[in-house]
Amino acid sequence: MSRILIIGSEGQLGSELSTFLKKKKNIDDIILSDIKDNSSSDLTYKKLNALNFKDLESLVEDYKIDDIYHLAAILSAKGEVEPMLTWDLNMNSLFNVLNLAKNKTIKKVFWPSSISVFGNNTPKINTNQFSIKEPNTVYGISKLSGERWCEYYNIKYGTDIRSVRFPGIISSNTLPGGGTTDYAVDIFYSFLKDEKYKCFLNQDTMLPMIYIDDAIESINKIMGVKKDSLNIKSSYNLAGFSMTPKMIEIKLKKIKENFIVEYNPDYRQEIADSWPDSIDDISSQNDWGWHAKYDLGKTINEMIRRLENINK
Ligand code: AKB
Repeated sequence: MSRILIIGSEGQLGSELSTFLKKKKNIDDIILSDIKDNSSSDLTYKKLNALNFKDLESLVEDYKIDDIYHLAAILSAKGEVEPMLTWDLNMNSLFNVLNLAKNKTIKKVFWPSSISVFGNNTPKINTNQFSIKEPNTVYGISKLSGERWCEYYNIKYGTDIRSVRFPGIISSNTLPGGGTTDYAVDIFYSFLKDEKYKCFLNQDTMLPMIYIDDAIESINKIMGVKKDSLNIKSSYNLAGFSMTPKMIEIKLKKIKENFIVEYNPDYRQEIADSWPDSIDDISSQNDWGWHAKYDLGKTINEMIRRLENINK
């Protein structure tokens, strides 16, 4: 069995991925790392600044790591506030991981890209794998550049870097931070606290989303298939479902009719408007058998069930 390192283990995706892998693997074969002092998990945890190549290399050597899940990044909204920091973290931490993989110290890497690689000139409906990519956020530019580098390393150096373009991820374990799609998680917290939700996007903003269990399953699936079956060497389009804030408000009001959502769009509206409404993921379906299981209704039921359990 391979020994894995998760970089960014304390984030929205990392915390759920470690919980999932804990059920599948020997716990000694999972090493967590993040910039935080401590982990919320009981698995082996090492504080790591992913920008420090030497520290990363030592960690990989000390623990004889085979595969890396590199999830650390600054997301779209925060990226606009800290452009240079975002570029530095998102790109140079990826280079550190790619160079370890190039030297064959690492066998396999998972690195998430995002729908943010698309931009205003991209056709919005069922956006195709190869559609126009002119991102207009630092985050999107870093993800698109990262994709090109992943492909370059895979082709030139024979590395094994696997990637999907995540839509907004809806999850209950850890709050997302600094994303444009974060409203889709925040709204549940207000709903359960009987508070009014102030939405930073307008009510008709259609965006692609995915429920966390599907997101984790996509990582599990793409990391599990034979390298030869992956024809896309950069990053795969991935679809869950699409929704607007109004659609989720209507569904939540059916459960609690006095729930109020107020719409005050801010700078994140422009980011959301530049992204696709829906995603065509036929390449993922064909190459590694991808099919999302959760639609909006199922996602809402699961979110409420899990958040109620956490708050019990
Ligand atoms: C964000 O909103 O920045 C992320 C993403 C879609 O990549 N959730």
